[in-house]
Amino acid sequence: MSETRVGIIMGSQSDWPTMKEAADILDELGVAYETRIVSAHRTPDRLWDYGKTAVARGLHVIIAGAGGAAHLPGMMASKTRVPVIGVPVLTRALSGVDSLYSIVQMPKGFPVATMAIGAAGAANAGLMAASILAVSDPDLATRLDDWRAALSASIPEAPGDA
Ligand code: RP5
Repeated sequence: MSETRVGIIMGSQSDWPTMKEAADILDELGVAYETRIVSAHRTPDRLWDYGKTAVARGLHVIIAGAGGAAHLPGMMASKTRVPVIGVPVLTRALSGVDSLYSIVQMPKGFPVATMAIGAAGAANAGLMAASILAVSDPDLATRLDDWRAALSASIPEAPGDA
């Protein structure tokens, strides 16, 4: 494993089962990451510190997942130029549409790369982070190419009976 270049942050412990999908992908691809609970609402000082120190600590990508009034990715993007990938966590009340809208509608100037709602979005966030790092990491690029080829090869050409 290389040095930690990806931060996976989430608003609550309850987000972890979703955000673990991103961590699992990074494990598969041999990308080192750290995980933290950082809430825009409950731990705003922790959010500020994390964003303020992200560049100096060598982070290249931050994956931020939150549900409901999901301010975390946008607030983090306001605090650091490290690219932020947002994951809208599925919610019970509004099925994650609240999370999606909270994350995707950033004003001009502070982008968040927003993924799909839930587990697929979290897994894709891991892949997106790996893609960003692979631009300047040929070994990772090879592992990512192999991962993608294996996924393609696993898709049958014709449907079978269930
Ligand atoms: C958000 O509120 C978190 O990101 C989480 O998705 C949601 C619910 O949090 P808990 O009440 O489960 O801690 O801040």
